[in-house]
Amino acid sequence: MKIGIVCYPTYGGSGVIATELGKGLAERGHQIHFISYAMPMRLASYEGNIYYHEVEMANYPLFDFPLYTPALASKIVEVAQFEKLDLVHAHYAIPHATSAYLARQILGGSPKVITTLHGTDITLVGLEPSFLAVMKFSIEQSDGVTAVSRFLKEKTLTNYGIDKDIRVIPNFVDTEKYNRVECMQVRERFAPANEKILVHISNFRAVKRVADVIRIFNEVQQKVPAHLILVGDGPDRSSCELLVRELGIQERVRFLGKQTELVQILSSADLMLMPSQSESFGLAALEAMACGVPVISSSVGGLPELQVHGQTGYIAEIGDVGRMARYAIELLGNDTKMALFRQACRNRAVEQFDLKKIVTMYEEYYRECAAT
Ligand code: GMT
Repeated sequence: MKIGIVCYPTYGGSGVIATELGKGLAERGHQIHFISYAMPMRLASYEGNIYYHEVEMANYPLFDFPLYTPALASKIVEVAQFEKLDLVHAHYAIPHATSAYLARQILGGSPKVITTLHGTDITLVGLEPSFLAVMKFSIEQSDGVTAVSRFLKEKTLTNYGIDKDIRVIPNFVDTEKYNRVECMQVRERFAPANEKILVHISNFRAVKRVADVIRIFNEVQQKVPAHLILVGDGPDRSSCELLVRELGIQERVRFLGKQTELVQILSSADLMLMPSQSESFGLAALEAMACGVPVISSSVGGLPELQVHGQTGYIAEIGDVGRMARYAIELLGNDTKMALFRQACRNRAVEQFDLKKIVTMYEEYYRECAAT
């Protein structure tokens, strides 16, 4: 098939899933056309059956705000016409589903539009009164809609009151690439050999509760010699750096900023912390699990669909820093249990969430939608 993939090119999970899906489909012989305002983060080094089309933004003094939605729609029209696309797959509904719908209308009803809902497009941003009506309409008008967890499917149906069949296709990870590697040198950079390493990876937005990560770690390091590695960047980073200094644990905490070599970092870690306020899936937790890193997380959203409490890690109520710290201390202090958890993490990632299995699910869904 010839497939247009519309996504955000940035560091977030929706862009990662869109890019890895496109790469996986291209390896199976599909022709993939990425459409975005910049080259997707994980695409840069890939060559093959993949094309990239950049959305050009027109500037005019009259426009106080960038008009991305119509610019994207025009680019989808152009690519669909000249590349003869069979379908357009929009990742993250705002504004991608709307632009794809507009393009399909302009083209007289084809190509088919599939929208994948990722999380905050439904649970947060889409509920803004200024977006709500357009979001509901764009989702209803898509030829196919998928959600990355059962939680997100239910939220969409109840929050928007739409009557539409939504297919749950979970997020995935390439478990051949995301696999624990020997990396003593990397590990030694972060901590002495006999000390533990905890990791957190996120966009440092309020929804990630990074301050809780630091408070959990503060309790852990009072009982177990440990270090914390924080990967990513975003609005809450400065306040978190301040908190680290206030707690006096700056010698034990490293802010690495945005990183691309996640496998090495995850392979050097003993535990991941993800105490989010909301998480429709938790892709960073899955990537950690694939590398054999158990996860201590909150019990929100799609996390209980990913994690098995007491096997791949532990789940606690949002904000229950004390309980999360106790779980971490217990696991870090029990080597036998840790080895079992590590293996369970790896097994679950390989058996339930491997790239090959999930790319097949998308392929089958494309065929179903194309046939209707
Ligand atoms: O958190 C965000 O707003 C970013 C968003 C994204 O584009 O990465 O994350 C959402 O999509 C990911 C990929 O499907 C999911 O793994 C994240 O759980 C989800 N974030 C939230 O629901 C907060």
